[in-house]
Amino acid sequence: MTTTPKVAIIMGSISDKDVMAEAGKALAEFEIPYEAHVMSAHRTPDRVHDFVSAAYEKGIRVFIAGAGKAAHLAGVIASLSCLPVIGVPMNASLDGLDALLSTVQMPAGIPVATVAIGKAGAKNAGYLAAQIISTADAELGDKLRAERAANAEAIAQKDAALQESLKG
Ligand code: RP5
Repeated sequence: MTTTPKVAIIMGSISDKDVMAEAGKALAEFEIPYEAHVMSAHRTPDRVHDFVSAAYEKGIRVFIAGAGKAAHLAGVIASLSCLPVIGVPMNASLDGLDALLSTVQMPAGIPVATVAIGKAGAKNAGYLAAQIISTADAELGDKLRAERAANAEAIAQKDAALQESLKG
């Protein structure tokens, strides 16, 4: 298996690290190599520009960008690249609604695939990146389907246990 990162996880602040770790865990579950960085659309715009401009040549195929407040990071990355960008709104203020709207309301032609606020969104960003990569990787597609089936089976078992407990 190649260890060249295929996914770049970029977070706007180190304060986003615990939430964005969920994306990394999902990618690791499917053995997808990734790299993670702190870079800010507002505080380090030149670093964002340089990193995104060089990413495709390095092997990056999907960006995951997490940011809070006036969350322009995912949108700025999308403006600089035609690779898919998944945006994760952070709950850094206003329950994350500010970041959700800043991330999702992109102008036509520059898409950001925006997931839910916080940890569930970060986890789904990892899954969605895996699904995007699986369009050119049949083995990864098999792993994703197997994980879905295992997840469904686990829920069926929980339901069976609930029914048993209700019999009283
Ligand atoms: C955003 O502002 C970051 O993505 C973070 O979610 C939020 C707060 O950043 P810090 O002030 O904690 O660095 O840019």
